[in-house]
Amino acid sequence: MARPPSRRLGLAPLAWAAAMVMVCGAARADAGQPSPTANQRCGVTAAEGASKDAPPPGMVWIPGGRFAMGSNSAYPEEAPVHEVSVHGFWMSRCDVTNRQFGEFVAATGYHTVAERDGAGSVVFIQPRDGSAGAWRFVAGANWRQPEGPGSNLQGREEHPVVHITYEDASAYADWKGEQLPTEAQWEHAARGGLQGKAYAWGDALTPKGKVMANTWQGDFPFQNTAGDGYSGTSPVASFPANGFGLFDMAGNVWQWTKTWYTPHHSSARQNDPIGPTPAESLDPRQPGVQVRVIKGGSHLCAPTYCRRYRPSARQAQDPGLGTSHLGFRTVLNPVMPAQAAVNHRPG
Ligand SMILES: [Ca+2]
Repeated sequence: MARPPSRRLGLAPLAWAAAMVMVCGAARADAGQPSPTANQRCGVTAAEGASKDAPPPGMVWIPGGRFAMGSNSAYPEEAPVHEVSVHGFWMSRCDVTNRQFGEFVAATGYHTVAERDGAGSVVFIQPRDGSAGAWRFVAGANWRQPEGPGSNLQGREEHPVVHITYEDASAYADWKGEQLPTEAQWEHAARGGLQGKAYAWGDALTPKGKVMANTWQGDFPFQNTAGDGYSGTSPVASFPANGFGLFDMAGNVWQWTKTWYTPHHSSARQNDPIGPTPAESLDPRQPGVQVRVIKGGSHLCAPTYCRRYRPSARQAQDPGLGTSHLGFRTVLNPVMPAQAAVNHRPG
């Protein structure tokens, strides 16, 4: 296993189309037992930042390695399985929370895309009585008001921030002196050192009955039994970490990657792939829109509807559009993925 670098290197100063946004959800603290806060679980407030040899606060070293990316037995866009290698990098243990994003906003005065010009964002609204339209563009919905005017973040400070566009996520990463992950980095990290497993923890969704992620239980979208303890987003690090110590790499909220989307992988062996060029980006369901890859699935993913809480799962997302189940996390690259884009046509 490669040793993590002793210090940060390579620091850069760092349509509404809701219908196109496909939807795809504990180990909650034992009653009566003091439990670590989300900050402690994520390493943000731990003392580990005191040494130059320690990881950046809140981050964990993801060792470089070679892995089989994609799946030939799931959704077509996950194929073909192909061999990929990545250098080691740091990755935040947890999704960026509302509290952390608030610190960024307080320091910079940043306004998210959804907040500008009185705009809004896409909100999942559970239909009642068989009515359609689970997704709606809600004026005034943004990270501060996740369900729109009248909603707020009270009690959700440690939930992942949502209604974040790619531009918003990039601005936060720049402020931190960090980056957004490539799809290959994200998938390698999500696999947690396992090879060819369906989930970030193995091949069973609920091993020995243990709930491993915040997904959807019930008949989506009409019935949400919240059998995992959460009907919506959950505080970060509420479910077990994967083999690399990363939380919420399945379910809870989707996460941005910097990789442009095409509805298939290249079959070529690749080293630190950055993916297609913007011009190659294509999603047949969103013609004319250059789209990026999001990973991880969300609390809206149900086994009966959208099994995208798997490392190989992927989805196209308009970079200018946030939703109520889309967030992000950051990485820190000792070696920047800079390989020239490869031709992603099947071959
Ligand atoms: Ca749930």
